[in-house]
Amino acid sequence: MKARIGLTALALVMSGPAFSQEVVNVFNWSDYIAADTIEKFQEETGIRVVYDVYDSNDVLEARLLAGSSGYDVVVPTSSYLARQIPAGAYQPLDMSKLPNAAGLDEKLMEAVAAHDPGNEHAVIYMWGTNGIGYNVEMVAERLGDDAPTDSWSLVFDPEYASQLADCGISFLDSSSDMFPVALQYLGLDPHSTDEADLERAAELMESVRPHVRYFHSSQYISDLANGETCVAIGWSGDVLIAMDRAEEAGQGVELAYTIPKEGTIEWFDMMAIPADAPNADNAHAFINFILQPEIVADITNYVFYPNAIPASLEYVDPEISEDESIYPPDEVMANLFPSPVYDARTDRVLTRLWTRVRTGQ
Ligand code: N2P
Repeated sequence: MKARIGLTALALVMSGPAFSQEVVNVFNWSDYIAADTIEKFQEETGIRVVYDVYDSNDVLEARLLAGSSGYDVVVPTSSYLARQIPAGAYQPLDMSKLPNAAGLDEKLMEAVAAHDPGNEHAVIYMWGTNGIGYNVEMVAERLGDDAPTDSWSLVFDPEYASQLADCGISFLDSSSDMFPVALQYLGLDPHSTDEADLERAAELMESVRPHVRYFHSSQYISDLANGETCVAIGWSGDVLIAMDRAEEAGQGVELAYTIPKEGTIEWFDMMAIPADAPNADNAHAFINFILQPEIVADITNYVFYPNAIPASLEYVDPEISEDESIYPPDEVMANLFPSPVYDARTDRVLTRLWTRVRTGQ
């Protein structure tokens, strides 16, 4: 009898607030949210956020396809989402739980419908470009005023890359981000899945491989900011975060971001709910919270990526909304192409070639 009372008491304690608290498990890119977003959401909803980060679509995909990831909200790039949807990785969004989705930019949502037919599984979180972040002084010291800082040749032409090797070049560690821009630089179709084309892109990258200090997709933020490296192929907002940190540090490191004239990838990162999400309702609550103009503007102000809620613009710092490296003008936009969707066969070819490029063998 005594034991039974004990158990009942325990059950009562366990159903108290400390144990029954609602949770949402969010898996997002690193350096991709404002400092107080999570706190604000928790305060407003009472739902606790368990927040984890990655810097690679391939890592996210491996977790998702393995199943039971435990995540409620994830943020794949739309081109990855495109192949993950048919694999059954996501549940359709319940739009009745996302009233703030009405504020999404129709044109941008139409563009991503190419990757998510009918916009059934995801909404845009942030978008951006691949480009080059560089240390103005270090590059000028080595290449003079003629430095081709407006071109991919800065990093893909051995003549220039060799002269920058000593101050440090880094490449994104992501074949799906690197091959399309290498193909574009070569004047080939950036979406090509032709093996001979991909081989040429690999050879191009191998030709500058000896001058590349490392391959990594987030380390360059602090390294550029500290003057530890001088040139990085990186993502727009991340380079601007580095710029911001460099300014704050006040050590005289001057950085710039350039969208190469040959053209580059314009990508969209999407909020989606895994098919087996344990807390789908809370996931909807989290996504809906993010889609509020002031909240999403806070994030844009913090991470220097544009969002897809036009009504947020009045809360975005003019310094950011007027910055053409963040919001490219029409003539630059015309030069951008969407991130390619790779099938399984091309994926295998890319993985093999990318290992060769990275390891130099
Ligand atoms: C966030 C970088 C995400 C951009 N720091 C790549 N989709």
